[in-house]
Amino acid sequence: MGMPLKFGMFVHWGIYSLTGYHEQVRWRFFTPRSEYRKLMNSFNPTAFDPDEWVALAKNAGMEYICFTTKHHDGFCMFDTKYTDFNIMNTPYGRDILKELSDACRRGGLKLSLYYSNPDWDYKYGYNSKSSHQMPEPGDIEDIERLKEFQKNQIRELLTNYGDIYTFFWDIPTRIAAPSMNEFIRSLQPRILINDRGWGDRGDFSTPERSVPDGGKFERYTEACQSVGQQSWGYCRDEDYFTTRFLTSSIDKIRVKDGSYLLNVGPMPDGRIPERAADIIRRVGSWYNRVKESFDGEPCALLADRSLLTTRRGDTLYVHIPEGLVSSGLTLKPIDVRPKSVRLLNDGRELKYDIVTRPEDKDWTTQLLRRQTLHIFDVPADEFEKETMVLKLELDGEPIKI
Ligand code: H79
Repeated sequence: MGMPLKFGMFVHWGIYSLTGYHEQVRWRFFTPRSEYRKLMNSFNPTAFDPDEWVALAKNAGMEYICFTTKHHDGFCMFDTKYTDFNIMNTPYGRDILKELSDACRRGGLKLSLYYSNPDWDYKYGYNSKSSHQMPEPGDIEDIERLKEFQKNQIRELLTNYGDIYTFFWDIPTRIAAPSMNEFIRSLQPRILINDRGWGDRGDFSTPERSVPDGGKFERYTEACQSVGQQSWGYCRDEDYFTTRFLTSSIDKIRVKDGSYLLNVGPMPDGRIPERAADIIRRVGSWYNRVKESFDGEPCALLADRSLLTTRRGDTLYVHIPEGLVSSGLTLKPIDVRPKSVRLLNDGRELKYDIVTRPEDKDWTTQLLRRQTLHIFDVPADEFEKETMVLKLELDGEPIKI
């Protein structure tokens, strides 16, 4: 069994949203620290309504929210005693993480915390062994001090906001320090920790914006992807992914029993951009309609490897993440007649038959003709915008051996 929760909403939010550009805008434009810090003075998300975020996620079939408590820029979206570069010192002046954690609890969602290792604001944040570093003259590399700083913040994060589902480190430090994850576990023994921390694979892997090859995941895996191609944080001219692309990406991960975090970047006023919310609603509608298929065990069954299958007892699910070019589908080598074939996307029954098909295109290899299940009225045009999943009720083994 994979991770306990399967579908969540990633939220990248910080003062970088004010630029409408990218969560790493400071790195991309070599912005001096003192200048970047000024953004803090105009961060005032008066339209922030965490209950709305929770409702959006819940309606999409999501079970948790993973929130950026501190991205590489070092700005803390929570009340911390260990740096003044935090939400309490903005015009907003309220603990956003607290408001979100309360809303999650009210709405029955679990909360995960994203926490980045690089810290472009902390004087002792520089780590010459890692990537994504922005030291300024006068900064001092002091890994012991950085670990203490992180532990102090982790104590705040894992003490003041209730039960936390996962801890999402970002950008591996490339320094082994098992005491860091041990510290996390000492505060919240049930927490799951990802593989981007201090030289530790943690509890789960984190393919980012990608779908790994191969069959069922051998360890806990949580893939993450954003609604847009450009950025995780709010981007004014974002290139939003198509529903077709996202549903197929989610399908391919979920078939292997991986979990999936789909990200949005709220605007400086606290609202999730309408285009992004719309994607969450559309993808969520699809997810709710097909999700029973992911409870099945993945099985490599069909000759056509672009068709993925999951199976639960006598029910076989055929996933079509690459879409169809016609209304027909020959499910070689299935040669038994199912009791029913449905398109899970809308529940409609599909027509099917057992037909004789040759092994080669020219029908010349007489001996190799065989019986195959043919499904012949799939509404491929109608469902071209989302990944189709077929549900076959079988009567025992799908293949006669
Ligand atoms: O917060 C978002 C991005 O800003 C951040 N991660 C997501 C969730 C990110 N920063 N930089 N990158 C992503 C690009 C490169 C990351 C790499 Fe790695 C670091 C490649 C190898 C080490 C972390 C571990 C990401 C993939 C494996």
